[in-house]
Amino acid sequence: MTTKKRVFSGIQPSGNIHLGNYLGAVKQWVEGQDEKENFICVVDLHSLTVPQDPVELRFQTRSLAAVLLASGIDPDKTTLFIQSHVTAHAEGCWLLNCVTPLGWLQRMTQFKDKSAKQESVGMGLLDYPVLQAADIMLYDAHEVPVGEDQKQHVELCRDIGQRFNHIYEEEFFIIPEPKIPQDGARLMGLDDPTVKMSKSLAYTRGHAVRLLDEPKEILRSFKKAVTDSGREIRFSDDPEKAGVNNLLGIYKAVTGKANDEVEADFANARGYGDLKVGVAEVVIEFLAPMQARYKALMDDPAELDRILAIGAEQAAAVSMPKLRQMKEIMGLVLPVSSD
Ligand code: AQP
Repeated sequence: MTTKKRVFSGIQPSGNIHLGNYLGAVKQWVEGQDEKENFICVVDLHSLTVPQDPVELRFQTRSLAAVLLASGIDPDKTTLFIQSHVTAHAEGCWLLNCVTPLGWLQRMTQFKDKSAKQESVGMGLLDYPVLQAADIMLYDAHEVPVGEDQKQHVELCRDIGQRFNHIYEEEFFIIPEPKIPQDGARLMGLDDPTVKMSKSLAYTRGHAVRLLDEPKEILRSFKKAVTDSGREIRFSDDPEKAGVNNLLGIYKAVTGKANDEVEADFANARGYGDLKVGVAEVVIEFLAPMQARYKALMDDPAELDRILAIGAEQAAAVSMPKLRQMKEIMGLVLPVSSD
């Protein structure tokens, strides 16, 4: 039996994956896959919590899986799969719904933010974190590497797990820890550094750097980035400097340099224009090999499907028995085979 720590994390195919998703989450998944037992999921059921175009959703789901592989997720080390391919997730969510107080869900910041933007709010949006809790705990995951915006949901998952354990069986669920990276945990929009970079806003030109953007589009987005009226290129907590700080944070996370090295790289800059071009250049260079691998994967759909089918089988082999145990301790009659 493996003694590796088990990791679960997910990403929604709700639009074009951006640099915030990469630096906040995907980078950690790739870096951890040698020491950890990784389960990484394209959470298509989660993306249905807000309206989606079916044709676009189907494309984005496969495209996102290809981006993850192109970013370094190795299917020999990581179980990569599509959430809806493993029925335990939706069933586990229902069972956890029945132990989750409504008030806990109504307090979630993401629910409040996203519901304020919808004309009509579906039940799924409120239930989003319970499905996430099922995702994580069906795998007995110890760690959940996510960006800062997901910390509240992982904390809620812990509360739901503890409540379930208290009601039914102490230590049934492993209570997972969120893992937030030191750099890139919260990238802000280039067009508005007070708002988190987000897939659902990425259709606005210049908001996000999407991993599949052409170099000239990336350069254009950075050149239009909102900064301030000053000239100083330094890390700072000053809210007025949030735009410059965001650009420096991106440069730092992509290059892996320390703060003083980053500032030294821009010591001779003539102003924010040089900063913007300098950040764009490292990002373009960084993304180029990933973009080439992505194209090759999308040209071979049968291979992509094969990888995802193996991932779903491996994931089901772990989560279906856990679901069965859950049902049993909750008092459900388990089906017996008719043959
Ligand atoms: N701006 C960000 N900076 C750092 N990390 C981020 N993440 C998201 N935005 C940033 C992290 O990316 C992972 C996958 O996110 P998700 O697909 O589950 O959904 P999200 O958090 O709601 O991300 P988006 O891009 O804002 O999507 P939409 O617009 O569809 O809601 C998570 O680990 C997240 O923390």
